[in-house]
Parts: sequence; structure tokens; C-alpha cells
Amino acid sequence: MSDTLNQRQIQWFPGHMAKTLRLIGTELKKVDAVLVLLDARIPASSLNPEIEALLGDKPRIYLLNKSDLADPAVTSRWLARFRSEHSACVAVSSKKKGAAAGVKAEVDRALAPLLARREEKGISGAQIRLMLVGIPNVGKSTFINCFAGGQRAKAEDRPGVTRGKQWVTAGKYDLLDMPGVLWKKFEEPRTAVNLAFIGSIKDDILDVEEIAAELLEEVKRLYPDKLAQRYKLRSEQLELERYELLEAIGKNRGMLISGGEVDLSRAAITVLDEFRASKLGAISLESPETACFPTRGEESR
Ligand SMILES: Nc1nc2c(ncn2[C@@H]2O[C@H](COP(=O)(O)OP(=O)(O)OP(=O)(O)O)[C@@H](O)[C@H]2O)c(=O)[nH]1
Ligand SMILES: [Mg+2]
Repeated sequence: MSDTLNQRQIQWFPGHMAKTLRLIGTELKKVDAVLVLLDARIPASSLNPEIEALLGDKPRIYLLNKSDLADPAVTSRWLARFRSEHSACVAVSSKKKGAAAGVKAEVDRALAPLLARREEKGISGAQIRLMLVGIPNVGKSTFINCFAGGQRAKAEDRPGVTRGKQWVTAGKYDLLDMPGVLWKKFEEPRTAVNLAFIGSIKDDILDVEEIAAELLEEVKRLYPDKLAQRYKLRSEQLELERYELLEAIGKNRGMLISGGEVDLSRAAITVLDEFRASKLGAISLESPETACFPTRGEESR
């Protein structure tokens, strides 16, 4: 399936994403630092190597967003991993009040040399300008709303909501919201699948049954108890092959079509929706010990 996804690269990298990438390049000169939003459930797969390469030496802070949906124990290991590579990193839940305070402190810390220079020059009142970048649907606009207060940027539960750049002022900070951007070719086949699981690739270009069956396989491997509990699966059902498992779930939920067959497509949509809405509980799909993850300096190669 991953091959199929890779063959469809044109559809998930439409023209507006190439445009956004160019926009990031030009706007970069105008900002003091970049906030790179990652999805805490898949920090490696949500790290865009093309953005990394563009950022160069610009101060950056990685935000593990949607950390309310991720396994806290795995998130702390990711924080340690980023920090061990001298990258500032904060776990964030943008939908929760007060989530921005930790990020503001981290920004001020990362920009301490710049702020000291401004103080010397007598321009300490100058705005701190931050650009937000990340894959579609990772929560950039929601984060801005949480940082600035109120509904300042449009945020919705689907990829591709923000279409152009937008500046939002929050006290001494100016934030630049950007459209989400993916990259043309995924080095690791798992990347495309992980992005599909969390809803960063539009479902209408995906085979949802295949994605749901693959997700079940992954959750079964990592959190079998959560899967069994959510779908009331007996231990022998957990042993089923992935499509049979999807079928069993549809059956348990009474999703039948005429003739008594299970409506696999409905079951698949349910599994994906419920995973994305965190109905199975907090789940991390990537850990720093096993994920293929570029270290700083490697990314521009
Ligand atoms: N549970 C949870 N949901 C979040 C969080 N941040 C954002 N969301 C949800 O994720 C969805 C996408 O959020 P957006 O802010 O529109 O994402 P975006 O990165 O701006 O997306 P594009 O503009 O499409 O690139 C929305 O349904 C948000 O409510 C978070 O920290 N936790
Ligand atoms: Mg947006």
C-alpha cells in the first residue's frame, strides 16, 4: 500500500504546497524564530525534511502538538531526544487553555542573545516575530488561537484549511500562520501511512479500508489492550489477520449491508474517525528508539 501512496505523490503535493514552501523561504528573512509544529503521535513522520533544509541556522523550537492524544511516556522520551540534540522542544496541547505559556518561555530562552542585543540598542520593545510551519492539519491555526487568545485563525478538522499567510499579534509576539505543507517523496514508506492515519493526507485520495486495516495492525502491535477494550475483541479475535479484524469490528458494531455482510467501508471510516478523535485512548505511533529520524545537520544533505 505504501507503494501505492508513493505513486500518488502528485495528488498530495499540489501546487499550493510548492508555493507555500517558496513563501516560507521568503518570509523566513522577516522572522526571528520558527515554531515547527509536529504531531506528538508521529514526531518523525511529521517532520518535513524540505522545511528543515530551508530553515538553515534560524532559531527554531519544535512543538509536539496534540500531546493530549499521545502516550505521555513516549512524549517525554521524544522531548529528551530533541533536547539531547540541542533542539528546543515543548509538548503542547493547543486546545487546552494556558498551553502557550511554556512556549513563550522557551521562545524567550531561545532568543535570549537577540533580545540582549536589542536591549543594548535601546529597541527592546520591538516585536518578536515567529513563523509557524508544519504539515497540514497538525494544529498550526489552533495553536495560534491558543497563543493569541480567541478565534484569530481559522481551524478545522481537515487538512488544507489555511490557504495563505496570516499575521496575528499576541502582545510582544507577531505570529505568522502558514498553510500546511508536505513533501514530494517520502524516504520511509511508513511516513505516508502515518500521515494518513492522523488525517494529514486527504482521505479522498486514500483507500480508507487499507489505511484502517493498517492502523488496526499497528495499534494491535503497540497497544493491544486499548484495541481490545474499545472494540470488545476477544483474545482470539486479536489474532485475526488485519482485514478480518476490520470485519470483526464492523460485525461487533452491527455494521451490516444487505445479505448480512459487513460494511467494511463504514467500519474503516469508524476506525479512522475514532482513532483521530482519541477514542482508543492516548496512543503514540512512533518512538525515538525505533523511528527513522534525521538529526540536526543531517537534514540538509
Ligand atoms: N486534541 C487536539 N486537537 C487539536 C490540537 N491542536 C489542533 N487540534 C485539532 O486539529 C484539527 C486541525 O487543526 P488546525 O489548527 O486547523 O490545523 P492546521 O495545521 O492549521 O491545518 P491546515 O491549515 O489545514 O494546514 C482541528 O480539528 C483542531 O481542533 C491539540 O493540541 N489537541
Ligand atoms: Mg491552518
